[in-house]
Amino acid sequence: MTTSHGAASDDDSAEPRLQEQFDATIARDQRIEPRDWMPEGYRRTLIRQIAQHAHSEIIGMQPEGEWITRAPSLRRKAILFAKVQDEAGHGLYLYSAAETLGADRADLTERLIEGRQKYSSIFNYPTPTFADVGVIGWFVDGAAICNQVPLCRSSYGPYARSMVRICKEESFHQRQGYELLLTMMRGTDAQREMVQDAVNRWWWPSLMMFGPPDKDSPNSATSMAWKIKRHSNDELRQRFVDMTVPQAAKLGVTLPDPELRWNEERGRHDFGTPDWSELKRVISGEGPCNEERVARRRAAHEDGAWVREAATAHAAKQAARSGHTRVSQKLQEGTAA
Ligand code: BYC
Repeated sequence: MTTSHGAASDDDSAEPRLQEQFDATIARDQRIEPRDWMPEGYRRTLIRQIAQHAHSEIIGMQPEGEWITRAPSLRRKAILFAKVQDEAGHGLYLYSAAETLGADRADLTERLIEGRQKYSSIFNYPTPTFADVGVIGWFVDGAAICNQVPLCRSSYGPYARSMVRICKEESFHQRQGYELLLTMMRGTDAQREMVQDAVNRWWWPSLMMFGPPDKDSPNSATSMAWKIKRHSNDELRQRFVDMTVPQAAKLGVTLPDPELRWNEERGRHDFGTPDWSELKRVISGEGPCNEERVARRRAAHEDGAWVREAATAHAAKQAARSGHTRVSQKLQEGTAA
């Protein structure tokens, strides 16, 4: 057997006991921490989800980032700059959380740019107008909040804790998007049309962010048994619809779904079925912007090679210097070997 750090254990009979402790921790709703024993499947599932989540934050900087130089005022530019910078921070917390599971950040990046690991489908759609920036904040960050607030109670400690801060920032992101749209809706007819057009383009892809329907979600059952995921894809999608419908009414836009209506009996909204074949295509690399997004990430990674080399050289010099200092201290104290 192996321990949580991959080291061989002398005692094979320890595994059932460790498994029992793990199961009891999950059953008590307590957290699994990096040094705790965990089943390999749990570790792999977490690395898969956390890495995809981190990649989504980093690739997710691109669609809105394209508008930083074109934002219509200094205020909008400053807000957008801060938001996109926050996404970079989220990516970094998440890569750090993945590292606590033994993953290597450089390896995860390689997997992303070689197309061996996924990132959220939503970031493969274009942002042709400034209203897209508002709608991304409202829908995409709104969907992220629905999905991520329950992840603050995820069973893996570092992931759950990173979600707390991320969710606070997502909430600011959602409000800035909604406020931007409110401002545009109070503007000209052309601005109102621009908002409605962006809503029409982003609504269905936003519903797809929550993943395939429960019956076609191969990972949900185990992830929920391990309390990594707290709710199913369909449940979170429903919450998002219920939250967004009144916001759309207040804004004065129409959500592009003729089947959308309040169901008195269920106390929730009924809504139409997303085009699941589109989700499959986008996930498998055939969305409108997949190639462009990954190419840009690859170029940024290659352009940044000199920074990584410089940082490594600096760290080596620092380590050598502190090594010298320790040796000379010991010599002064007469304790050097
Ligand atoms: N896109 O069994 P399922 C943000 C994959 S960024 C792509 O249901 P699971 C923001 C899925 O990975 C926040 N792939 O999977 C940033 C699996 O493939 P593998 C993004 C998808 O893991 C910048 C397969 O399909 N949020 O907020 O149980 C600007 C079967 O699915 C998608 C997160 O990452 C998709 N939409 O559930 C603005 C949240 N859906 O790995 C905002 C964390 C499914 O078996 N992640 N797949 O090859 C999760 O909550 C879950 O991983 C998911 C999927 C709900 C996404």
